Amino acid sequence: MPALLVLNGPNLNLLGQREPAVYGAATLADVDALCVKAGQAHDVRVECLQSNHEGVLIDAIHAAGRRHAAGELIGVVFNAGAYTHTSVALHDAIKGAAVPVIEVHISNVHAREPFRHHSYLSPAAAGIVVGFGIDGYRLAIEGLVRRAQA
Ligand code: CA2
Repeated sequence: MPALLVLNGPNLNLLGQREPAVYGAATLADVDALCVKAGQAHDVRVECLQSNHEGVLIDAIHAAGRRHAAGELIGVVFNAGAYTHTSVALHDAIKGAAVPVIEVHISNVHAREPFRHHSYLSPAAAGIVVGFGIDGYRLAIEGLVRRAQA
């Protein structure tokens, strides 16, 4: 069975605990469960990882690239949190790993503070899903599955 990685970055472990007006009431465990269920609907095994550390996220993208090259992993659904707006290193990791990455944001970052309008990841991403709440993860999974089948 093909696999797919759902990768969440800094502070997403706080989902559901603060700022419900921006990010909703669901927890990261709810997001992970939603993603596993979305994968099951398409016979894809979903693996979930969250880290607050940029290097751990970079290592996870590199490992995903190796597994994609081996035909084991169809891609990565990635909410890089605030690293989206700061990290040239994550941009380079996505480019270097050559694995399809769908960038996801729960909130509509373009309707928020100007510092959230720029993404270092978008030019390296295969697709972007923004502003659909946690349902964006399901949309991204469906997009990755369709992309792999095309
Ligand atoms: O909208 C998104 O998904 C974001 O990637 C979430 C990030 C933010 O820095 C991006 O600009 C947009 C924040 C991660 C979650 O941070 C929380 C902080 C407190 C309570 C709950 C979540």
